[in-house]
Amino acid sequence: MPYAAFCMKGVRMDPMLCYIRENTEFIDRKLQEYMTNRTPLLKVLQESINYTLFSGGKRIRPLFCFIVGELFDLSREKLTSLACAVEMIHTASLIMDDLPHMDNATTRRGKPANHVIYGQDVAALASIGLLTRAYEVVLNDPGLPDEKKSKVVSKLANVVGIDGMVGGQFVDLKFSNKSMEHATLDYIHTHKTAVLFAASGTTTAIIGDATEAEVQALEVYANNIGFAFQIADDLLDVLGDTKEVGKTLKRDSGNFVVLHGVEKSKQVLQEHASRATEAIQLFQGKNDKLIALGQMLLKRKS
Ligand code: GRG
Repeated sequence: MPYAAFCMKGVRMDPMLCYIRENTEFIDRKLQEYMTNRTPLLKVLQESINYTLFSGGKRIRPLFCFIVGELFDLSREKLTSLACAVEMIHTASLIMDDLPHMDNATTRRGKPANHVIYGQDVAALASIGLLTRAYEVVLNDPGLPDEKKSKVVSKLANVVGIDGMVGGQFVDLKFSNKSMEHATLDYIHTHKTAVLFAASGTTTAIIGDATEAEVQALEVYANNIGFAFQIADDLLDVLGDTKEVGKTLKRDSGNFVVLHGVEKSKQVLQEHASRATEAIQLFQGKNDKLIALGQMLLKRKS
């Protein structure tokens, strides 16, 4: 187990925290390797990409890939391209989301948003550049068989596209209002946030030759955690302070808590968390890290 050695170096730490730290550092190193710049002409574009890619993201989606990978005896080396790809997609979406004609946020992770530093033109290109690089790294991975690459890339394209995050963002921009139907907000949360989280698990399961039932269980787990995670995000928007949360807080009609109130939101969050835990009973005996990850995500402060 890689985290055991890491833990011995320092003070006694919670094994899950050690695992997260060690694997987060691994992901950071691999992302750096995928991001080597080719020509001085692209220096500023690369700086803009690196600015958001290496500004303290929690790397939840890559960690989820590795944790799901352990269920199928997949090493993190086998999953490196996929794990980095999902983080690149996530980062691309954050840069685009913050743009003035989207969510119009000026801060992210306690720092100025990408476009505030580099301008909207460069930020838009950084986002598209990262997004396309994500597909490239999976397709160029010599360790993955072609038929798996095509399934993984197809799934990742689907979750980003019109039926995924792009659609979720569109509905958020155009249909968020105080009297919107519950189903509309559900659509936004599912498509903006849960889909990429779920796809991180299901694409890993595809690489691991999971059965249909296993893929299904992971999808239910991830969709519920992803949904609960978005409510946790909305709770932070309403209850947190800008400094601690580190981003422009969104207390508008697209926020679950604004629509349903704090108590109801906490209750719905718990319901989704319980459904997630039930779904992974199938992996009894080896689902500890999945359970711990879910608990950590829902208790987060930023
Ligand atoms: C260009 C991929 C792409 C999509 C276009 C802009 C857009 C469509 C969708 C926006 C999706 C979005 C930003 C959803 C918010 C999801 C969310 C809860 C983000 C916070 O995730 P964390 O907490 O962030 O994992 P860190 O900072 O840890 O990386």
